[in-house]
Amino acid sequence: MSVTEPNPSALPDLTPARTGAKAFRDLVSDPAMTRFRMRYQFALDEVTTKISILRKEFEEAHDHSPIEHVRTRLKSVESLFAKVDRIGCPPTLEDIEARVRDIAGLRIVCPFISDVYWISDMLTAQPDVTVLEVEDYITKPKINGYRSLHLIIQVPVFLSDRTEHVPVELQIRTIAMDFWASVEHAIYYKYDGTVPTTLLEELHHAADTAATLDQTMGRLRNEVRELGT
Ligand code: 0O2
Repeated sequence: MSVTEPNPSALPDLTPARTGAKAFRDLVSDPAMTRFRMRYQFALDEVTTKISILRKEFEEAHDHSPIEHVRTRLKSVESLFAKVDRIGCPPTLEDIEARVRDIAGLRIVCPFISDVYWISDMLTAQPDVTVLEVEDYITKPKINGYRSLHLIIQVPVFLSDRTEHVPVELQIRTIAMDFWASVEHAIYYKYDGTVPTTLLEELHHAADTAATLDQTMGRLRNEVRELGT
């Protein structure tokens, strides 16, 4: 495309701070933006259905549910553009599509670590699921103690006139990991990112305690299961 031609997928200057409240409101209700976000919602719906099927099938055959709860979130336009600005992504739908892969997000919280990997293995083995990225922060926790299995998968979304391949970010973790992450997140925001060192150390210690709890509960569950057979 020549520089003089208007780019049909270019959106107005997007960052809320730059555009002002009215322009930002226009952007939120821009039909191109609505259509763009819709396909991520469809992808979330598809993955949610896949998880629901896996969960029900597992519950039929085992003595517990592999999933405590599932939460989905479609990135708001405001936080999408905060990210676009932060990563220096050009404000066109093509660029955003290529560079921001967590517009559709799904968090799956499981009782045991074995459930986390079971869900991940089952989902990623499905023929219409493409794995784009895996970050295993359970075997390799973040420096602050954060643990979770992160995946970016791509699923086909069948629209009336075409098929779109849409990325979805999955965070799969145990109840203990999720509890830690939600408290850590709240503390981080309360201190606006500059958390006192003593608190960081305590958080790290709490993350290790949560990891020990996960291991112990997994072991106990296995022992009890062996007794039952
Ligand atoms: P939100 O609203 O939760 O989505 P990027 O995804 O590109 O911004 P990166 O480093 O590739 O950054 O992603 P990473 O590290 O896989 O983290 C993505 C998400 O994981 C974060 O989303 C958090 O939800 C969660 N996460 C990662 N690290 C931590 C952590 O140390 N503590 C907590 N509580 N959560 C974490 P966002 O972008 O923060 O926002």
